[in-house]
Amino acid sequence: MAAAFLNQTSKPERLDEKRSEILDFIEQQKQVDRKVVLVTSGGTTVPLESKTVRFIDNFSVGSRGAASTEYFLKKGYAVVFLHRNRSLKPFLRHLSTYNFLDLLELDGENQDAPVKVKSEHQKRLSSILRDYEQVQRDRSLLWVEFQSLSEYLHLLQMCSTCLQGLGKSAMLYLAAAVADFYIPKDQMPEHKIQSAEGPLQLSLQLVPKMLEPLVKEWVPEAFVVSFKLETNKDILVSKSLQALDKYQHQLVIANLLETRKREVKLVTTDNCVDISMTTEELSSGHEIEEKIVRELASLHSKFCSPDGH
Ligand code: 9Z3
Repeated sequence: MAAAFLNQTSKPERLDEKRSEILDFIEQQKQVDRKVVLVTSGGTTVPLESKTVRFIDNFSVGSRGAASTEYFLKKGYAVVFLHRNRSLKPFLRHLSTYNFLDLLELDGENQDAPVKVKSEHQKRLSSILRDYEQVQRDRSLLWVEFQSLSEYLHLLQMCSTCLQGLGKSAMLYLAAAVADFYIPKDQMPEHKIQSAEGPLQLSLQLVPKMLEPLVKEWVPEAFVVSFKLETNKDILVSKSLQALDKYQHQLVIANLLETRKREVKLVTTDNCVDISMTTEELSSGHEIEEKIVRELASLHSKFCSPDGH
């Protein structure tokens, strides 16, 4: 199913080049004995036309993936950040509510006056920049971009198989909000759909679940964490347990759309740990991803140790 889907959709551009970049990156991390996590982030688009004017999208803005990436880096992981273009990015996300130009001013009146950061923003920017420069020096973050569902799935397969060589010290943290429905290529019009043809009826097919080949074939030794998103709290844990049973991976992070920034459940076959944030923690700028990553790093260490403790 998954293989058939990947075969019938076109591969993203420069896939081989990207593969060698990722393999080089992983090799560098191996040399310094760093664990590597693949973080997926943001929503996938589903095109309605081959020459795409319109597409179906979803709500995800990539906060979970971008924030988690920063905390994984702080914990000493290297991160392959597989993200939706124009979704939130680690480090830059802290500035996403600002107009970039409002942060700056000219230092003087003449034509070639240098640009500087306004004094009121110095502290914030220097702290972001310090963390970012550290990551640049360590070469511990690799950016890989997708937009559509098929780009995402091809890149997910490629990144996962590249991680195979790391065995248990690879983690996958699948936070991207992946479409469940798509239009197969042979049923997709080539050109822009014309409104003159009247109301539009869409028939969408189910996207095969990639977790199955991912766990069984692409990266069988890794520590795999998937996310389960629901809007109905009554089915959240049972659906998470079903996923664990079906795909046989290590852990599901269960979250509800409305409360996802305040509470999640870490579900394993024999345990369910609640992680939550108090109002004070949230209002002082703390994020739930810090707690999630702390817990995962500890579980991953146990997973990697020979006796599992
Ligand atoms: C999540 O559940 C993420 O936590 C969110 C984060 C997408 C809710 P934001 O990007 O949101 O910070 O705005 N991701 C996984 C969603 C998903 O598609 N899960 C599938 C499912 O629930 C399984 S892979 O069936």
